[in-house]
Amino acid sequence: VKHPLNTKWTLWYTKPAIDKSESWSDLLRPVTSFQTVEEFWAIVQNIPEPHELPLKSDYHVFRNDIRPEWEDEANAKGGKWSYQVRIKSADINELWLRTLLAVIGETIDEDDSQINGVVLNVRKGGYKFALWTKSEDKEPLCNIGARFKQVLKIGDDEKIEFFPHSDANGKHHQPTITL
Ligand code: M7G
Repeated sequence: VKHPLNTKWTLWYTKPAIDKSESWSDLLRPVTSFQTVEEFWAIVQNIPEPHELPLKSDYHVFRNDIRPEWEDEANAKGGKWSYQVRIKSADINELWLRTLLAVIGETIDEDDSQINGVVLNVRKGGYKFALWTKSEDKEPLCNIGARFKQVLKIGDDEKIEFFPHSDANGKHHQPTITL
């Protein structure tokens, strides 16, 4: 018996650019899709864990046919809750797995699916996690943000920040909510 998820999800990967001629769209690729818990575990067991990924790469896990881009109409009016991970790399795999399970199990957002996807960035300054939402409505966002912090066991001394995609290319890319 297979256990179906609420929706189909697709894993995307951004590979690091080797030189500046490679654009964002050259680097971003869908890897595989899954619709059941069993398919999800099979994928997790067969792809590199976060600590094995190269610098400047990303994982993106997005609902249905939503592309992990600001330009996708499902994302255009939304934004992202962003968390700069401070823990040591040994724990990053578990934390990412816990985040994925919360997203595909829809436990962060019980009512309506505000969540379009989740992103892991591997950067020089450390790992970043982001939950991408379909709107910028403050009330549902704050509920989601609070649960995101619980899932990640983020301490009171740490913050998550919400950035609207409407300003994703803006010069003054400042968070509109901090929690
Ligand atoms: P990032 O990975 O979100 O941030 O964006 P970081 O590397 O500063 O941590 C890095 C760069 O990738 C951006 O400046 C864009 O050139 C490109 N990029 C990232 N995203 C998420 C998008 C997107 O949704 N659409 C487009 N067109 N480019 C993007």
